[in-house]
Amino acid sequence: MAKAPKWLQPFGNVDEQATPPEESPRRIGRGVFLATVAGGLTSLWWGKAAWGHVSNALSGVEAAVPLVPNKGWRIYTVAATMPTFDPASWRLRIGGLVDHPMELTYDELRALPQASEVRDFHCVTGWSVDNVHWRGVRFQDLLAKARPHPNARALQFVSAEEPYVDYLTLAQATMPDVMLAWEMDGKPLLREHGAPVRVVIPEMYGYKNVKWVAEINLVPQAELGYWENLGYDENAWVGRSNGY
Ligand SMILES: Nc1nc2c(c(=O)[nH]1)N[C@H]1C(S)=C(S)[C@@H](COP(=O)(O)O)O[C@H]1N2
Ligand SMILES: [Mo]
Repeated sequence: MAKAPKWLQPFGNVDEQATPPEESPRRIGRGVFLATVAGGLTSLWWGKAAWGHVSNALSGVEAAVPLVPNKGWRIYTVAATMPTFDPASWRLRIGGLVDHPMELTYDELRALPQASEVRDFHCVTGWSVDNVHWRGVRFQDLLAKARPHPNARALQFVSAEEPYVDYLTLAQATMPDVMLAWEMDGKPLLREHGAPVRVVIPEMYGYKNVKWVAEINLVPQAELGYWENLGYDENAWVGRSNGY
């Protein structure tokens, strides 16, 4: 593979935050996953009725039970409505500790070098989806033109769905199978899965896989994300942090 710039050293020189912690699982407080189920519902069907019904009916981790199977996906949100995607006006903002803050259009994003992979997806509450096909861009390729400063050591992902925010260290974000994805199973990301782009980090539980990414900021260090503030591990390694 191409040599990465000094600020991004993908596989060598991995810092300690990229190493799974040995700490014992913490108890999860009354963290509330608003769970809805896209199963069986097409995007067209994804209207007020289904949404209102499910968000009223389900709250709490224990309520995250699939009503209808949809390859096993359960759709999670923290806000009352899901962001909408307009290809003409949508921009991905890249800022923070960079020489060149940028705003990428949807077309510009997809013109970047593409990567694809097939990985299993795991939610910390115990459900998984096997063999998800993803297509998107690696963070090295996404961030190269923005020219991150040497003191930038983490990425902050701001979702268009407020107030969902999470972080990855650069070492984590540049692991071989981490990407910003715009395609799932051969089709553009559906609205409920985070259209137009979401983070994919298969080694970590779902809550690090931020949907509806609107802004990526280079920051000095990773901080606590949405679910981490509610008791989940900051480094959400599948099988080695406070999940199943
Ligand atoms: N913006 C946003 N991203 C999010 C979440 C969310 O509620 N809001 N939930 C996370 C969690 S906990 C999981 S398991 C996955 C679920 O992905 P899905 O909704 O596409 O099934 O999205 C993650 N990304
Ligand atoms: Mo999750």
